[in-house]
Amino acid sequence: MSSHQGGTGDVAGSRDTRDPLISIVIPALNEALNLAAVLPQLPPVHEVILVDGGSVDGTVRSARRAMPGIVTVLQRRTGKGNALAAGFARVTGDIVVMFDADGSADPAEITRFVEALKAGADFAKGSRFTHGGGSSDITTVRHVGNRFLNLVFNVVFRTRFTDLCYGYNAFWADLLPLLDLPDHAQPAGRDRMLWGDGFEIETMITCRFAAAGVSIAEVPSAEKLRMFGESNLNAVSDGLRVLRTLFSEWRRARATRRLERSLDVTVAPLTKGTPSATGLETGHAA
Ligand SMILES: Nc1nc2c(ncn2[C@@H]2O[C@H](COP(=O)(O)OP(=O)(O)OP(=O)(O)O)[C@@H](O)[C@H]2O)c(=O)[nH]1
Ligand SMILES: [Mg+2]
Repeated sequence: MSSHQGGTGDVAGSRDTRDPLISIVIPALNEALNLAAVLPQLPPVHEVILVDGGSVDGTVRSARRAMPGIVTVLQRRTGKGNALAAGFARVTGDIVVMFDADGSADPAEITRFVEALKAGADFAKGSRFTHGGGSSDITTVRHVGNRFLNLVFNVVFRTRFTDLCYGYNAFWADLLPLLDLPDHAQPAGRDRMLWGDGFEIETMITCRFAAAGVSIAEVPSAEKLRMFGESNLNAVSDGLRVLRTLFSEWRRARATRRLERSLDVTVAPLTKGTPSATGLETGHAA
């Protein structure tokens, strides 16, 4: 497990690192068959929140049958990003685990992510390309694309991570305000998606945490094959969205730094529940 320095001051000190409540957030679009197999394998946790994207295959019914206590939410707009934002808004636990519904994420790895957070990380970032990780699911085109995007990310944010576009991650829920994600409940406009609603969400989250200087630990993860059904991701159009996100997040981080300098902001430690529109509360970019 590799880590990256940073920190969140007082907020980290007030966390329950001994027995944190775990909230698993699962975006799902037509994943009935997969959920029937995956949900029973999840470890007992505080809550599991399923965010349905308007599935037509009985996804919610299947989830409730497999896990009667599951919390189900219907997202307002379209896309995995909007689904995750809607799920995050319902979290009542201490730790958020982002977990795909398609059978590609191994439930047994949740402990690994949680241990990294309990050991001091703010953000536990799954990686298929660090020692101990792997993927049975990624195609050559996506691998090459991910490597390129990862390189751009490391150059722009001056980091050394190994897997930018991966959806298996976990973080402390008190950092949610820092992400400043688009309002999940705003009704869809003509375009149906806001920026951040699509598969660019993982990049957006990683860039915002990196820019805020939180402590990030890479956690090796072995991605499995999707069990049933088809991927919703388009390597070209979604890859371009990720590239655009990298540049818009770079500009955002630069603008925040400039604003801090011009205001001569003394970096104050985050306090629990601090609303953050700009990330100013945690200050420096990577
Ligand atoms: N609620 C919701 N979930 C979605 C949407 N798009 C994708 N998902 C879910 O997000 C997760 C990841 O989507 P996938 O289609 O598997 O994409 P991927 O994992 O990046 O690509 P593959 O490696 O090909 O599977 C799955 O659980 C999907 O069901 C959406 O618009 N709404
Ligand atoms: Mg998948």
